Amino acid sequence: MITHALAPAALDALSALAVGRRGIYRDDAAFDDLLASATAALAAEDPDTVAVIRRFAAADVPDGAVLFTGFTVDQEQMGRTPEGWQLEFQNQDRDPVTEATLLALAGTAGEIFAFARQHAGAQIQNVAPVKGHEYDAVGTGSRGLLDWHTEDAFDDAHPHYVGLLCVRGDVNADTALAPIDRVVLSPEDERILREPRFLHGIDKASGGTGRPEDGVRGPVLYGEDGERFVRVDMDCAAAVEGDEEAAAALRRFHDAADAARIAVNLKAGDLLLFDNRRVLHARTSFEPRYDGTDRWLQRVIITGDPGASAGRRTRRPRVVENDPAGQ
Ligand SMILES: O=C(O)CCC(=O)C(=O)O
Ligand SMILES: [Fe+2]
Repeated sequence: MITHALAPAALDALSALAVGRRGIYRDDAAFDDLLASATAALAAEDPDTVAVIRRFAAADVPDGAVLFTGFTVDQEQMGRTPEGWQLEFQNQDRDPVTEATLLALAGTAGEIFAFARQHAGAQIQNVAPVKGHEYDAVGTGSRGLLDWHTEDAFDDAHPHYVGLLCVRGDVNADTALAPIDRVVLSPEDERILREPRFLHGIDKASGGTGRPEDGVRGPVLYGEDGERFVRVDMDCAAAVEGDEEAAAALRRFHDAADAARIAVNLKAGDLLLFDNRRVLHARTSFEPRYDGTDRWLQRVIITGDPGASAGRRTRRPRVVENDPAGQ
């Protein structure tokens, strides 16, 4: 994985343009305005970063991930870590400096979008430990390990890329990445994992039960002409009932992902972009304090192919409604 430092001039420009832009969480026009200004500022002030993001989006960076550094979060200005993802917990009285920085990079990689079923269609998701979710396999969990997954694996419109900006870190919470090219499998397991012998449950953060049997059937690996893509959430997936061969292949896949593990302890200001079709991710457990200083990430999902979900964006231009097939 490569690390790339953002240009100070771009960071200054992003922080200046964020001033006074309130309401991006409740008003799609305000969100779009900030996104357009932020990507334009990055293009003007930091062509090196734009070039790195273009390479990332073209799958031309090692391990399908880039860690961007150099951004300093003004902790006082950010206020308390939100106690929940709902709109009421988002502090709308501060200038959205972290958001402008995240949008500049993510919006250069592709089209930022959201799922209606996740965090009520929030286009920027504030992810922090939530009371009662401690052992849930969701981003707002904490004490339980969040196992290997790709985002929204059950949905055909799953994001191509994910952007995570760390507002506040936690020394114990490592974000782990397993680039699929490093996941070594036997040819036989590779073949089995490419067959639709698996059930992909819908995670609780998306309003599902998390149980494989309530989900959709499909493969774990896919892609033609030498492409190797992955879609799976190990907390919610299983082989179809009675298919012991597929169950064993899935267990070996998990071990192979562990062996490919790259751990990143995100620190305040770090911004991680990874390829959601080529990289599994996970998070180690940590202890929440619920005192306003807990770990806090801002997350966006991105696609390189907005047209694929155009028919499902019936209410808001960036928000993909549930699949009519019941996904
Ligand atoms: O908390 C993390 O580091 C990653 C959590 C996660 O899986 C996500 O935000 O998609
Ligand atoms: Fe995730």
